[in-house]
Amino acid sequence: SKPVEKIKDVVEAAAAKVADVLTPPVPGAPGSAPPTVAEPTTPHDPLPAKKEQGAPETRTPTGAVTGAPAESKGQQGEYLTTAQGARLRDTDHSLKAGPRGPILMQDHHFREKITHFDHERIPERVVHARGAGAHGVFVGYGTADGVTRAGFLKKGKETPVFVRFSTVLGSRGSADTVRDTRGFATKFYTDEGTFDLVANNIPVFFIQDAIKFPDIIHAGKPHPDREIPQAQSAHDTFWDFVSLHTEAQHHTIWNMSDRGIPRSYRTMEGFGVHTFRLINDAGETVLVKFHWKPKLGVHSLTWEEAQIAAGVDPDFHRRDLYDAIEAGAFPEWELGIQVFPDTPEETFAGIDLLDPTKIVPEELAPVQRVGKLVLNRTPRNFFAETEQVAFHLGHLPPGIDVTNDPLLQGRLFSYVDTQLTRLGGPNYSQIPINRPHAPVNDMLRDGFHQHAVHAGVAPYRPNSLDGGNPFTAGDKENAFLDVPVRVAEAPKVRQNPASFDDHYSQVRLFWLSMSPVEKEHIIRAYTFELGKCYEQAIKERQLQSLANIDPVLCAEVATGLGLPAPKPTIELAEPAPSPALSQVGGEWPPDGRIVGIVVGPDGTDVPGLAEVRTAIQTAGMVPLIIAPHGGKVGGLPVQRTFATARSIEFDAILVGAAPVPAPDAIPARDDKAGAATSVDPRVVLLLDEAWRHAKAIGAWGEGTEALQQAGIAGTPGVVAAESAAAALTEVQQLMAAHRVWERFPATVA
Ligand code: HDD
Repeated sequence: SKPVEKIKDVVEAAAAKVADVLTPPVPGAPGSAPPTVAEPTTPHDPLPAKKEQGAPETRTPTGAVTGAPAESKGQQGEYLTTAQGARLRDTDHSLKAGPRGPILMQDHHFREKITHFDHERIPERVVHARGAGAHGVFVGYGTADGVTRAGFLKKGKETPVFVRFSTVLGSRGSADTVRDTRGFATKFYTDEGTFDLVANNIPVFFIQDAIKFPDIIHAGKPHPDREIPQAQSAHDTFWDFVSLHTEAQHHTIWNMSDRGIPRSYRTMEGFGVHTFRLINDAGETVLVKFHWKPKLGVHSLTWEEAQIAAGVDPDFHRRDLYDAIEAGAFPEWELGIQVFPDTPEETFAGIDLLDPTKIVPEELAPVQRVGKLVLNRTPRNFFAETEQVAFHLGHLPPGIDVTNDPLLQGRLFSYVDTQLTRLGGPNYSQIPINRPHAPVNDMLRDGFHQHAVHAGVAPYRPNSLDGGNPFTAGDKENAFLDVPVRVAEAPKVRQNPASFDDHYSQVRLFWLSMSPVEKEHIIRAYTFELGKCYEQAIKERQLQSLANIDPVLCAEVATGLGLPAPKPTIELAEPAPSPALSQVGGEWPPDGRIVGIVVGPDGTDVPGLAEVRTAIQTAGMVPLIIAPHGGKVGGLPVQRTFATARSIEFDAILVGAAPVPAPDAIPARDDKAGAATSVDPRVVLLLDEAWRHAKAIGAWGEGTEALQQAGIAGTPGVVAAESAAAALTEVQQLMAAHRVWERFPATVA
């Protein structure tokens, strides 16, 4: 019996150990003491269902609602139910054969809940997967009346809009601040039918013919074997393609410039890229290019800021957009058009208007303002709106038509086609965010996910059974007009016009239009990206393209790569620079820009803190107090602590204290020199970075000591003032130029 007793001892000892581990009981477990922490919300009676949770509506031409009757809407009632509306008493426990038994197949609630969850994700967009959307309003100026009959451009006309900004290459969860083109797609819900302006923040495209779109995207996306790098063009396949395919060089130099890393969606221009055709009341036509001009001017991140943001705040642009809207600093753009006569050649000043790798410099054709866009509401539900929104260049109201740009022509096919898989069938325009605000009577029937309960028996024309309805409209009823443009009698060919062969003159125009500091950034970007390529032949081939753009650009990048600079293989064009392409030299309003205010721990006197905070708000900017700890300082809320603040989120920094390092502070950086300052090293790092990123910095009182410690006192754009108010005044003046440009070393003329 001895061995049996031994086993019993061992089992009992183990049970005692387990009991030790299990006591005290887990909070909330049966028999445990009630939690001592206050509940975040007090339990209350169920609230009535929210209005906006109703099912989508479908309207007829008379405005009458069809589809599901109002009383059977999707989300209503106080009680949790199954998808079929049966009330549930428990959604936390699956139905089991006894508390320790297997789950029963008959648990219909379990299967409904899990099955729906299993299918929550839909395919991400093949390009532009990462995006952020917002609602707003567009107001026409009436200035375009002479050239288009489009009603939404008439003076004072207000049209609801939804805008989705995006990066192109990355997956849906990728970082916002990567070097890439940005999408800027706007859905205008006009009374005359939806108009989608599916634009980018770069006015030219990589390719001239849509048939090459899969090629450029395959080259830009991660390598098929290891699926890296994510959301980057700094890899062999991208540079392989653009160096072999030199029409991409114009778009590529824009990507390598500061335009590739915008400060904010609010500080981007937008471009319709293609030339469109407008039609006025008299049936006359002009050719136009669409532009979005941001109220805040074009403003970009520095490369280092972009990289820090990708790590510490990958949602940098999304957060910035939503914070600005919620702070009441509504982002604004003006819509502008460059207008060209509609001639048979479809050229302007020798520039082929059908070539999407060409711009028309604003100095040759000014951008005429035709209306204003204000974004004033964030989505209620990100998936329902931002993910399910579906844009298409063929969504055109009367007054706007397309041209024969071969890229545009191909896009007219691709957008509808892609939604069929992404949104699961042909009825995606019935999804609430995609519903036109104009009456719809379209004879399109059935298909997956049909929401409308169409009445009538005759969805065909002509018919006598539905009284002939729907009727076709004529000019008087504002019907869409396909402009009877002459289509050349020509042989079928797979060929481009000869004018499409010029791949370099406008790349050089862009380069020559840059300020020295912007040129410097372009050189660094090419050197970084090509430095990330493994294949020598690809680097050499791209250097050849750079030689055909500019000898200085080529020589600088070649030096960085440790390769010889080749000679140009073409005669370099000498275009007049276009100052409108540079983002340096202007002054812009302060709306929604973010000013960090460094203070000490609560109890330290920071004279003028409350006043300067109010003054920042009054100027339309957002003040964020940065303190050694959370909670409050001088009765004011602390928004960032030294542990959470990082320089990239502030447009300018004010320093009102020189807080000493906390005895237990974790050094802000690894080098011991940083930790040795008598001011908290995290403040020194903040100032050091803000200085490197050419941001305005101001200090008063004890704060001037922090400037000394950071070694930046007395340098350009660093203000030491008598008072908080004086510091703010000078800093705000500096902010108007976006950055203290003179702080960047410019080695290139
Ligand atoms: Fe595109 C999405 C802009 C060329 C095919 N494109 C997409 C979006 C933007 C653009 C902003 C995101 C829309 C959203 O937020 O939902 N695309 C452009 C611009 C182009 C361009 C400005 C050149 C001037 N695109 C282009 C070509 C093709 C496509 C040549 C195909 C032949 N684009 C698509 C697409 C996407 C798309 C695959 C992916 C998701 C979607 O359409 O709805 O159809």
